Amino acid sequence: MKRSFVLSAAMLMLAGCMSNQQASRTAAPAAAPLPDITIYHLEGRRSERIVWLMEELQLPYQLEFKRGDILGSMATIKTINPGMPVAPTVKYGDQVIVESGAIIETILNRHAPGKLQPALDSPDYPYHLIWIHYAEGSLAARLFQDYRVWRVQPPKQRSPLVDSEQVVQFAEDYLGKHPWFGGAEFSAADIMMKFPLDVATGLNIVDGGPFPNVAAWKAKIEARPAYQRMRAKARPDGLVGSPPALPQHAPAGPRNSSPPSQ
Ligand SMILES: N[C@@H](CCC(=O)N[C@@H](CS)C(=O)NCC(=O)O)C(=O)O
Repeated sequence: MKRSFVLSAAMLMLAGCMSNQQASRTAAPAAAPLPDITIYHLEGRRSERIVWLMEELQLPYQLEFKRGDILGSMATIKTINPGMPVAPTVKYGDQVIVESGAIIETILNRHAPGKLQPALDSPDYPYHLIWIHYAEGSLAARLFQDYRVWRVQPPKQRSPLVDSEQVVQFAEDYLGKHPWFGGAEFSAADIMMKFPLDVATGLNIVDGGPFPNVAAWKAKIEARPAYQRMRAKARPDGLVGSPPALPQHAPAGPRNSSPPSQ
């Protein structure tokens, strides 16, 4: 009894010296064999997340898109996935799967256990999961909502109901205290967050100036070899067929001065 206490105390101390992801690697189950993976892609769009994930993990995959031809790439996706033709669409063995977050979690949990996510018992784990879901659930949803409204009817003054700044500010504040959206270490949450944060400034939905932590994080991301390999393979000619950027912003109106719209 006494000996096993000493042993577990020693193991705890050892785990304390390891990073969150190392600790989870120690306990991780064996990786399942990877089925054939084909990523159906549109240049500059969310399917880059899956290419980047596979490059980070150094796992094999096929990449399908028609270079410089977004409509042609989309026509291919429609033949594979007529019910929900979106990028990413992924052929995973004999299954066709969508939703970048679900695709990433499937690949990580089955085929790369312990990698690119904090250990389940790490304090970083809930934050990692928040950003995995926030990327689509709150951030991309609000950015595109504002973008579409703005294009139909540009406001003279930023409405308090236009809240893209607020959703980007939440990310900015977190990055003021943590180096990555995964917390102490880079994780799949960072992969999820890059696309909407690029859209936010790239389409001029928010100005980049007030978000220096996000800008510094993007620079760190863009220096990663796996990110650069993804760009070379999945976006060889730069952005193709991007929607038009908004004009310079109308001045911000008073924030939080109206009751929530929903
Ligand atoms: N929540 C989905 C969004 C997928 C999505 O809307 N992808 C865009 C490209 S970035 C698309 O295929 N749009 C085409 C369309 O909606 O017709 C995900 O994260 O995978």
